[in-house]
Amino acid sequence: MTTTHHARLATLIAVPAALTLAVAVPALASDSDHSTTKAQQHRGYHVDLRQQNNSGAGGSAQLSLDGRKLTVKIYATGLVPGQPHAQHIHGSTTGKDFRCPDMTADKNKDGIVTTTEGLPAYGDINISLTTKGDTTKASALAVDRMPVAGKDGKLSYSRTITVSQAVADHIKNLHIVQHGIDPNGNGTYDFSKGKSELDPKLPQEATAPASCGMIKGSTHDMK
Ligand SMILES: [Cu+2]
Repeated sequence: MTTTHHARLATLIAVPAALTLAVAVPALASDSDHSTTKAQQHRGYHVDLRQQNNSGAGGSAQLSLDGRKLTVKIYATGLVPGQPHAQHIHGSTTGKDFRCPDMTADKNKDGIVTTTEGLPAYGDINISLTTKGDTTKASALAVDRMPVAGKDGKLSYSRTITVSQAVADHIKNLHIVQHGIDPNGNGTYDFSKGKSELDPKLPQEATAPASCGMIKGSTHDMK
């Protein structure tokens, strides 16, 4: 950013001089080279969010990466209305091929692929997509800082976070998981499916995956 700022200042200073000295062409050429470099650094990705656990949830997400600044935009539908939905970027940056699980991940055959049952498929939590504050794994179940679905079950989320270089380099290996389901359809998280294996104070319904989406690579400029 500092480099950009300086380059722009240099161009602004160069232009008045160029008008009198007729060396405007080199100054403009250098500016256009700079724009090309910036476009290459800015990478955008699309994610289709597909339901997990027959939740009926879905949607899409856009990720755009500018250096180590990652902007995550999520548009989800079919979530449990009025309830917080924990959401994370799962997977690893070490090249292991994680993917969204199917119902075969339901080891104890209770009809729910819990977060723990899904972990071998989608990998550990890499980033917690909170609305504010910490975004590390430590905030995975910070439900007071997770987005809340509207009365229509829709949720939109946008946040720019600074990620590690490893995440920036391996963003295509990661994926988005939203949590929180309502299998008995009573409009709230309850203990009908027992306690969450992640935090016994939370119902299983609050932490089981609702949707998952893999990051599709594309190199087009988002600007
Ligand atoms: Cu998660």
